[in-house]
Parts: sequence; C-alpha cells; structure tokens
Amino acid sequence: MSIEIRRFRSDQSDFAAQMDELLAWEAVSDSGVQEAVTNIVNDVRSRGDEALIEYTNKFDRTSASTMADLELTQEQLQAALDGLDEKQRTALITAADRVRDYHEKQKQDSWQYTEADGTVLGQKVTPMDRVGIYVPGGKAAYPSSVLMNAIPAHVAGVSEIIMVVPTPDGQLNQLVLAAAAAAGVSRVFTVGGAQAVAALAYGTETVPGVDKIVGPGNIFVATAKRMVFGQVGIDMIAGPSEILVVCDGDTDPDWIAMDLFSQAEHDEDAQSILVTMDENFLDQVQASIEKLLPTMEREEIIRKSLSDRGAMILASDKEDALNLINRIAPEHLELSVEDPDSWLPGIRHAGAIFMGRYTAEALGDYCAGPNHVLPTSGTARFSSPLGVYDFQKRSSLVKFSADGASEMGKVASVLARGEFLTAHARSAEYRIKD
Ligand code: HSO
Ligand code: ZN
Repeated sequence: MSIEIRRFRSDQSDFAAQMDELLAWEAVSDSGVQEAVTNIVNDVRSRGDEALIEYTNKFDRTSASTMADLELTQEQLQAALDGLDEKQRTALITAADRVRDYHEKQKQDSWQYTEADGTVLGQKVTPMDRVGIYVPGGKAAYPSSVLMNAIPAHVAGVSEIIMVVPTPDGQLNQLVLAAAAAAGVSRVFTVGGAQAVAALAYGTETVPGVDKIVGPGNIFVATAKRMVFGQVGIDMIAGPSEILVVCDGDTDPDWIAMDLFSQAEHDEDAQSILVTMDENFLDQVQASIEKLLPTMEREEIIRKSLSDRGAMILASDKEDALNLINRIAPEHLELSVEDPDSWLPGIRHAGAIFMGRYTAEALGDYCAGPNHVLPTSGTARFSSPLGVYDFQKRSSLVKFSADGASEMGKVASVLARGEFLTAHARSAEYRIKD
C-alpha cells in the first residue's frame, strides 16, 4: 500500500514558509483539562492521602484502602529485577551501567579562588535533597525512561528518589519495577495523573514532598506539572518525539526507512524527517518505506505520523543541509553520511547528534549512555538533554578579608547611595578602614 509523505525542495521560493508550517507544534490544553487538574491538585494538597487514594481508586480502578496498598517495597523492586529472564536482566544492567558511566562525567565540582587581598570567592555545588520521577503507566511505560530519569539524579547525589507510576487495573509492569531497582530509586508509589504530581509537590502524610519533579506524562500530568512549578522545580515539558535523518544517499535505504519509523512508532504526532542531497535516494527510501511498513506491528501509528507530520526534503548541498538542521533544531539528529565529523562544526542546534551510518538513534534510546530525555519542538535552540546538572544546584560563596571588605565597601557604598539605599551604604561603610 502506498503512503503519501510530503516532499520539499529547499530551492523552492516558498520553502521557508513550508518549513514553518511543517514544524509548527502546539500542545493543546483545553480549559476543561485545566479546571479538572486545578481541582485535583487543590484537593490532594488539602486532604493528602485520603484524596490521593480516592482519585487513584477512581481513575485507575484500584481498591486501595490505605497508602500501604499504594506503595511497593524495595523487596518487590528487587524481586522484579531478579525475576527477569537472564537476557532481559543483563540488557537492563548493561544499559544502566553505561548510562551511569556517561553521566558520571557530567558531575560538576565546587570551586573557589583567592584574590590577592585574601578574599575568597567560589561556587558550592549541592545535590537536591529529594526528587520525584513520574513514570507513565500503560502503553508508554518505558523502563528505559526510568533509567534515564533516575540515574542522573542518583549520580548527582540526590538522597531520595521517589517514583510514581500508575497501575491501571492494578497492572504492574515488572520491567519498570526492575529498572527502578537497577537505577537506585528509593520509594515507589503506584499512583499517577495530576493527583500523583500534587502529592509529590505538596507532600501528603505518606508521600514525601519533593524539590523537583521530572518525567514524561499525558496532558493531565503536564498541566499539573506546570501548575506546581514554583512550589517545586520541573523538567521541560516534552513534546512528541522527533528525528531528523540527514543522508548522503549511500546508506542502505532500508536502514533509513527503519530509523524514520523508530521515532514515528512512538506516537501519531511524532515527526520523522529525511534530508538528502540525492534526489534518487528519496525514491529509494520511499520504496523501502512502502515495503517495510506492512511488516510493522505499529503500522497504523507510523503511517499516520509519516503522512501527517513526516517529510522528505531535497537540499542543494551540505551547507544548505546544515542550515536546515539548525532551522529544525531536532531532538535527534542522525548524520548518516561518510564523514560525520566534518559536519559537526556547522551544527549548532540538536538535542543529540548520532554520527555515521552505524549509529542508529534507537541505540541512544536504550544503551549508548547519553540521556534520551531531550529537548523537542525546536527547543534545542536553548535547552539541553536531561543530565546530572538538572539535579544539582549552585550556591555562591563569598568570604571577604578585612582589606577586601574595606576596598569593596567603598564601591558598594557609592552604588548603594546611587540607589538611595542608605542601610546598604552604611552596612558597607562600617567595614571601610580609615
Ligand atoms: N525516543 C524516546 C525515548 C524512548 N525510545 C524510550 C524508546 N523508549 C525519546 O525521544
Ligand atoms: Zn524512541
């Protein structure tokens, strides 16, 4: 069966406008969702455990009577890990080890330096005390995302990692629990939705309030996270997954088709784009797509994603392709070209860059090491992958010597008087030596 995927040529006069339209994405949050979430958040905030249990029983069709029914023990997590078949357990541990090793490199250290008069200035880096990790239930419950969210927090030195995961109809995902064990999660509550976000943000009698909430979720979860922002930190609100594959035309078109599918299969709203300088290659990939699509388990999702939001773009040359990459600022960029290193200096905006024909983006989703929580929808222009730095914060350090305080007292005094802040000025002036 054929499939229509939009084609563009960068030398067309209206190409810029076509790109604007292709890349436009706005998450719809209607006022109904807003209102429902506000009510839930306020209710959990004021009634705590009681409300959390009620909402969970209602939305997830569970029959919990106390919070003990909604918390898993460390023994249960460990049993999930031990209960996996050998192959799955080894794969999970290998992935967790690689992700941990990579993130170790991101740790920031405190620093300080001493000025000539003995004044010391510096920055002290401290992990957050407690963070919450939201893990979706059902279809999008990805154990790999448990690793990607929890391991950086663990590496940062966060002492308590609280995970929430809804279990609709009481269904526990053993791989998700095993991943929690492998990643060093401290406590797991089987709650989800806006009620779980509220519990993490404000704390209940049983769920400890956290300092930051990370992890993907549906529109209710995203709306709740926005609402509690300020009370706690939150990570970026992720849009649908995207991939931009740039190919010089010399990679097996089946590989490219499957790489495009790999993100398209996440979601009908996901966006897969191919850019090449070789017009014939577009036809070859189109043929591969048509051949392979019927073999896919998620055929319908992929078909909708590719036909609604996918694109094949003919660029005139490498420079043109580089401009396109930076315009798109993709979440994932695959450089399926002969000499990817020669492209690197020209790339300014991309969440993750996958270099060369062998580097399938899917490897990065699971076990390469870097994080798979990445900026989407062009936000790679100003943000970065989730990392250890998202769970560490910095305090400034100032220690004046008597000489330093005297010198800087003079400067501060002048500036404070310019702002008509007399107490500031006099506080500084007390320290000036005569
Ligand atoms: N590609 C997704 C992450 C993921 N893939 C999880 C498979 N499992 C993030 O964009
Ligand atoms: Zn993926």
